[in-house]
Amino acid sequence: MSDRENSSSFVATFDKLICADDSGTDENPLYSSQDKQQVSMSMPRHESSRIPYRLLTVILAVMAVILLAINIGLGVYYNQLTGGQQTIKDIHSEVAKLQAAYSAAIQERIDAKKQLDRELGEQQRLKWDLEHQTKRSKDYEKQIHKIQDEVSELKSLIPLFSMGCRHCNTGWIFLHLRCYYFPFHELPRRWNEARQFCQKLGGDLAVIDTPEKTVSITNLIKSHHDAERSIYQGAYWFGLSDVEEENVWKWPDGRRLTESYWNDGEPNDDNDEDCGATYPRKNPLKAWNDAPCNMYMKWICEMEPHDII
Ligand code: MMA
Ligand code: CA
Repeated sequence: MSDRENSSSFVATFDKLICADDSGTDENPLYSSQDKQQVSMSMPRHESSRIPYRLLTVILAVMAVILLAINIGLGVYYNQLTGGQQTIKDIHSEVAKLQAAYSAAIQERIDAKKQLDRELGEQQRLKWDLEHQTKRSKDYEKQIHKIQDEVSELKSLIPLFSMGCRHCNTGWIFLHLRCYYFPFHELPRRWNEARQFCQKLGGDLAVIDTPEKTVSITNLIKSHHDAERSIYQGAYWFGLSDVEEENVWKWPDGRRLTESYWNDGEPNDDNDEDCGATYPRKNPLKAWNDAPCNMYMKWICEMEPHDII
């Protein structure tokens, strides 16, 4: 069926409808049979009916398209709107989560600060305790050294008891199991004369052959030395010389010197110096000097302790 046939059958149908409508009633004056005749007469029948329908179809189609577009637009907008609302909801919930996390972090920070303060306090207490314990330990160390000194001094007496009751002559001093004499009130003598003095008393010039002996003897001569005077005025002969052979230092019994307590730079044989002298020096391990044997100075004698007669 062609377009033309189609539209003419549609017009015929439409005519029928209008005729059926008009023939049913005469109440509507607009559609009187006279008017119809006038319309039919003013334009050819098939032209006048076809154009408005086509137009109407186009308008309807356009409107349908517009409506569809509006519908789609509204749908999209609605989607965006609901999507946006969802996003806002999500943001709200994210913000709430972040706030909760922030509050938790703040609380954690407060707790951590408290913990840190507690630990700092504890650390401070430990530091004080450590200082206190260090001081106590130093005190104990000092006490231990003191006790050790006392013990070694008492130990040094043990052989004396095992030897029986031996003693030193009046005016002599018992030191390290030997008797020593310091003639503080005698006039100074040369080395040889000093030695003779000691020998007459049954002894000889002192042998200072251990660190303990040089410490005890130096302490003793220091305690008798006037600090105002030069240490050379506090010099004492002892039993060491290299008279027989230069730089071969020997004790009175002929034994060679092994361990020595020379001052720095000594012995220097400065002026034909073959005799040993000891001085009230600060360091008892550096107390000796070689001096000319004809110099006049005090001296130290030594002899063995003996049984009580
Ligand atoms: C200096 C020094 C010593 C030397 C004496 C002699 C004061 O010390 O050279 O080595 O034995 O002089 O008096
Ligand atoms: Ca010297």
